[in-house]
Amino acid sequence: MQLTPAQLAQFHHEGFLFLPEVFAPAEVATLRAEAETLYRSDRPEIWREKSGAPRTAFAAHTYNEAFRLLGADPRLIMPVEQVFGEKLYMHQFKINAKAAFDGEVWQWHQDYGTWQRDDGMPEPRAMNIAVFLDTVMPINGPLMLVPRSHRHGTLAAGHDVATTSYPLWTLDHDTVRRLVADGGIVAPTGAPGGVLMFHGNLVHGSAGNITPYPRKIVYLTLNAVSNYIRTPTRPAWIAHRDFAPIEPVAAGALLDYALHDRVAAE
Ligand SMILES: O=C(O)CCC(=O)C(=O)O
Repeated sequence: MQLTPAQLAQFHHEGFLFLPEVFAPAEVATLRAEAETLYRSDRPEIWREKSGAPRTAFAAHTYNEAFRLLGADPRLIMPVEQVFGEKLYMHQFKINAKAAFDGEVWQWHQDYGTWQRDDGMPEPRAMNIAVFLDTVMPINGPLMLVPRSHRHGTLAAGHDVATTSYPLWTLDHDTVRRLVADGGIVAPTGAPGGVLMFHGNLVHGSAGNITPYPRKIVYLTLNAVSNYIRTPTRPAWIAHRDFAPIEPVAAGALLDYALHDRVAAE
């Protein structure tokens, strides 16, 4: 999947791009079912909210076949290669649950703020490309983005280890107020299968989910190979050390798996 010049221009101008209906219902149904099975398992890569509800499953592309295929899907790899103009490796992979009733906030932050400070990533030449596994609605804790905030570079941040179970470098209220006065806030919503890509310095966060509707989103953090991390401090299943370029799987590999192989394996 190649982005058009207009899509690339929109990404660079606004700091994000939303592409609805990229993945087929059968693909997303498989990924959703696999995510739910993973959340029920007991592994160090699965982090939980203080309530015990799942928050994040890290590194699932290394231990689950459907997510391995997703992590090398050309529909996700090629647009990001286009933006950076070089091969990519997987810096981080996570399936965020934002569980019904129990999903907690993600405070306002820039992803690159954490990748630089905690992982020693030299430049903001990495970014998230996300796939909606559930319907993302205005009410179930959608990701909120501050358009054009990526143009402000990497902002001062504080290390918040208390608000949620996941430590983050977060922005103070004055900074968020100033950026929102300029760019506003948008929350892309839509059906499972939509794809959202956003710049590593784009300010974003999400509110808690008190609705009965879960909001699972998978995030691939793809880093330009030349921008590999120099001084990691986090476990390798959070900030990966395998800098080998991703070779995309064949187009249709995930759909084949969803329609045939997974059923055969059951
Ligand atoms: O899934 C969410 O609501 C927020 C995730 C996020 O902000 C991140 O991964 O950096």
